[in-house]
Amino acid sequence: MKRLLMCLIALIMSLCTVSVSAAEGGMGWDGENSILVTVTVDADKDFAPEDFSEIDCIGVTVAGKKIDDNGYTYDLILQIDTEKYDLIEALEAVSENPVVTKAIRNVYDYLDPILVLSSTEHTIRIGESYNVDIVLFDTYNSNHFYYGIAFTVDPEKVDLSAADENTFGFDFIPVMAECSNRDLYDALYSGYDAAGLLGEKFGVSPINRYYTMVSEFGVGGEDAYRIIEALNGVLYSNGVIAAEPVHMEFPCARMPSEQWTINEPAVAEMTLSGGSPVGIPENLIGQTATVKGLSIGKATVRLSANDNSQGASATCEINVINSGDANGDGYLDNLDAALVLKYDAGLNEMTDEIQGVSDMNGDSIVDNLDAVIMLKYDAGLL
Ligand SMILES: [Ca+2]
Ligand SMILES: [Ca+2]
Repeated sequence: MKRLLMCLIALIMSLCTVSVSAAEGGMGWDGENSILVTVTVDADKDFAPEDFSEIDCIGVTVAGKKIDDNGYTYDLILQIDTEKYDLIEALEAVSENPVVTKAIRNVYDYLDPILVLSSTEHTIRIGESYNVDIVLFDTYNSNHFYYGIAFTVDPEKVDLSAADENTFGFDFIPVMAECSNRDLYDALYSGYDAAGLLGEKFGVSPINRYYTMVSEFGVGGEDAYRIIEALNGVLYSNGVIAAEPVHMEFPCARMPSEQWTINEPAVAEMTLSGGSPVGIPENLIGQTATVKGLSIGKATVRLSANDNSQGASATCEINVINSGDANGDGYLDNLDAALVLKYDAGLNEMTDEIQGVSDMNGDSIVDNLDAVIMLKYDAGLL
C-alpha cells in the first residue's frame, strides 16, 4: 500500500511545474569542475571566490544555509580552475582553509551512470570459457532524490500571521508549513491524502520552518542547476534566514534490473549465474555471464543495466579462435606453435584432425601465420 502511495505521490510531484528562470547550466559549474564544501562561520556572510584563494576559486554558489548555536553553516559549490587543479587536489587544498569543515565531490553533480565490465574484449579458444562480471554499476538515482527546499523564516522580519505563498517573493508551489517535528518525507509518507497535503494552504509554523516544492524526480543535469538556482532565490528572499534542499527516496522507484544478450550464439554461448534478486525473484542483478567458445568468429556480450530512469550499457567483445591444441595436451602454447612451424617447414606430418584445430586464421592452410596467432595467444597479446 505504501509503495503504491509513494508512486502516486511521485506522479503528482512530477506534474508540479517550476516557475523559475533556470540557468540551464549558466552558473558555470558542472560535475567535473566543482566541489562541495561545508563552511561554518560566526555571522551571516556573502561568500566570494577570494574567500577560497587556496584553489584560485573562480565561482561560489550557495547550496544550503543553516543556523544553529555554532553559528552559520553553509554548503557552497566552489568552481575550480581545472587547468590548475583536479578535483582531488582541490579537495585537499581547500581543506586547509580554516572555515572549511568538510569538502567532498559535489553531490549536486550530474553523475552519468557508470557501468564497467571486467573486460571490454577477450579472446577465447573453441571450448574455452570466460566469465564476464560487473565491476561497477553506479547511478545518480540510486543515491539521491531531491524534490524541494526547506526554509526558515525570521518572524521579526515577516508577519507570518498574514503570510501567504506570495510573501517571500518566490512562487514555487505548494508551500507547506512544518507544524510538527515531521519532515517532508514523514509528512508525505504518512499522509494518505497526498494531493491534499501537497496543496495545503500556507499556515503558521511554530518553528518558522516551511517547505516549498521544486520538482519531480531526482536531480541530474539541468535539474541540479534548477534546484540550486531555486535555492539561491529562496535564500535571498524576504525574511528567509536559512534554506536547504530536502530529498526523499521512493522505494517504488528503486527497481534495478539488468539484461544480458549475446549477438552471435553460434560463435559463443552465454550462461548466466549468480546475482541477487531485487523486488521479484526473477529480477536478478549482479549476475555473471559465462561465455564458451563454439566456433571461430566474434560475438558481442552486451549488458543493459537500469536503475529507475537511469541506465547504461556496456559490451565485451568475445573473439573466438581455433583450439590450436596441436599436441593435444589441452593447452595452447608455444609447443603447439613449434609443431606448426615444423609442419610448415616440412619437418613433420599432421593428421587432418590436427590440421583442423591448428588452422588459426581459417584459411584452410596450416602455416607460420597460424603459429604467430598461437604465440600471440600464449603471450596474452590477443
Ligand atoms: Ca597444446
Ligand atoms: Ca591458416
